[in-house]
Amino acid sequence: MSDPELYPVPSEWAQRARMTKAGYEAARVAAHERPDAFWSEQARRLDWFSPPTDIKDVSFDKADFHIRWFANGELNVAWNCLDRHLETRGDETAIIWEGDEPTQSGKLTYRELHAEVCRMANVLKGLGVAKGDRVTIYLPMIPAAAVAMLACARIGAIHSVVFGGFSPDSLAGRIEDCGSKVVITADEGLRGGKRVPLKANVDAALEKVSVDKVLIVSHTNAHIPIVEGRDVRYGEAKHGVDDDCPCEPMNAEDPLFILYTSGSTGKPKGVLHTTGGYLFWAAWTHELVFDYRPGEVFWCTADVGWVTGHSYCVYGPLANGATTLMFEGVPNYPDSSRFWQVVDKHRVEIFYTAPTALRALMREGDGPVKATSRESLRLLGTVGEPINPEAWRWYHEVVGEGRCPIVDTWWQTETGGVLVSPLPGATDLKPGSATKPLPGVELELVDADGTVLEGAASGNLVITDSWPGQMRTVWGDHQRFFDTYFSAYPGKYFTGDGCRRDEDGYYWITGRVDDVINVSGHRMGTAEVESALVLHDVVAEAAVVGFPHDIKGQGIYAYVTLNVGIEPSEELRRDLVAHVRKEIGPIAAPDVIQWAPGLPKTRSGKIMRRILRKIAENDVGALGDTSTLADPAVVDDLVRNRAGA
Ligand code: 6R9
Repeated sequence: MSDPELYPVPSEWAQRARMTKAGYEAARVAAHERPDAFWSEQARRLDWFSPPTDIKDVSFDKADFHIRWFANGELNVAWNCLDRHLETRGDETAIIWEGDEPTQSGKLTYRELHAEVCRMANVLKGLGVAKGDRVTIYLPMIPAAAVAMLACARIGAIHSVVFGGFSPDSLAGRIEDCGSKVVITADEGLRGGKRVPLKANVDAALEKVSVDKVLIVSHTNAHIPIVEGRDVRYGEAKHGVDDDCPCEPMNAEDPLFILYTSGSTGKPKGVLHTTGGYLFWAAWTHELVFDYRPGEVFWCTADVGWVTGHSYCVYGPLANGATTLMFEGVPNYPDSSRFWQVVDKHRVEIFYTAPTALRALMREGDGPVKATSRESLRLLGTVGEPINPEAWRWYHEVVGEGRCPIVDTWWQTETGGVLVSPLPGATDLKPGSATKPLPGVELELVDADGTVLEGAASGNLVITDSWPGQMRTVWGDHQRFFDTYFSAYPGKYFTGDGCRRDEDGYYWITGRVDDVINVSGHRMGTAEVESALVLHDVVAEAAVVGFPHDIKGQGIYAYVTLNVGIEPSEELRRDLVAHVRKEIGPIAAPDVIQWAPGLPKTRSGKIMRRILRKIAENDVGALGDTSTLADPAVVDDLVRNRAGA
């Protein structure tokens, strides 16, 4: 199938972009043929206390499995993001903060950010935090979130940021899994005019697990109870410390952070990233993919609770000395013009968001966009899920007025940074395609048996060689790391995504092929939602699948079997939705609950999710082979009583 819709690289981009077509081809060849020379040269963009001479040391094979990059190098992430900029751009803006209310905003220069990070690092040390200790960060999108991350990096502590939308139970599970000593939180967060009770959530979480100290940043100045001996107010503690704090020299392979993400089975995995490879990848891709130039204002709308916020709100931009914008609010508050008002207010040049936000804004029509100028914009980006061509065109024509290339960036928590994306000066665009791999990223498509597919084909996306930003392990469970990613196709990293490659070698991600659903660009394991549902007293069994959703990309469809004697009702449905929100967080709330007297199972008792997916998708003409079902009548009932999604 040929794709007539092609947006060639605009001529001014072809001339002045950081990476041109010829440059891209040359870099691909160099990274492939001489990886050590290529990456050692590229890694000079970082400031090393001791530059690495061991560059790439990797084996994906079971017998000798290991992943190491720059392994004898020494550096510090906070040094690279702050100290090294002080002389050249100390008085330039590092962070622009835009609050939930349009009346609230602020700026921090590199010098101010440096001092603040040093103070928080000294406060953490005073609380007993040392190199290798874990610190959980549960903060809103305020500069203190970046300060906390960099303060940990400065002293060699490993941070675990937990998204402020997660429930006390989810927070407790993440604190327990990595054994955090300290939690850094705020009194409250603000989102769309609503208050998020962060400190109260921490208090509830700490009824289940314990930490030594809770460090509290004041944001709304709400009244909060203080637990004597455990809770420390940052605003008071910071006055007693120095505003300078030496950087801990870290080995490139020392852990930088843990970030929990959903998988197809079990509880969320603690994805571990290390110091050298991760920072390099965040910085290199930030410059390359976004064609970032010194002095530009870069805005990534993701929350720091997700990997996108780690790499492109904090580490990538700050390592490159950029001005990064942190936005606490939501796209439609006070009205759906907000994104574009913020672009004008702070003269944003590069804007990076998720397709789900674009689809929601598109529904409001062009008016809220046209009411603003957006003349500062020169590049647009998307991340988190496939972008439908219709939303792509709207982004291009209406938001970017046909002037700004769009980089559709494919990557994962596990990959540390972008792996597949157009480079705006080197890649002709096709709406809906993440286009081509970056230099050094070796993709393959395989079928279910692992046979490599050549040319134009559809299959499972695997990566055959390592890149510096790759995750190194699952915290506390190295076997799970190997089993999850390297056992399906021996010697290759399995992404969990399906993908089509067209005759021009362009990649089109088609979505997850495992039991992970992508709700508004956020990953949710169906198993997690099922576990939450069955925790409810009245639920005997639950099965959860994704279904196409106009705004969210995928919605959550839950089949619930109630205990004998329990009658379904609208009230019970609402109760179950509220229960899941409480157990996991609002992003996990089912969109649809269908009462299921029984679930389709094989004779060995395995739930046939394939059938449940088809019913949820309202594709009941194509249920496929149901002959292995223990009780085919179950399916008839589910089809007849399909909930109107
Ligand atoms: C960065 C991030 C990863 C999953 C990934 C894929 C989907 C991300 C995409 C995309 C199509 C894109 N995904 N970017 N699908 N086109 N440009 O989102 O990380 O939260 O770990 O999600 O998101 O399915 O496997 P994460």
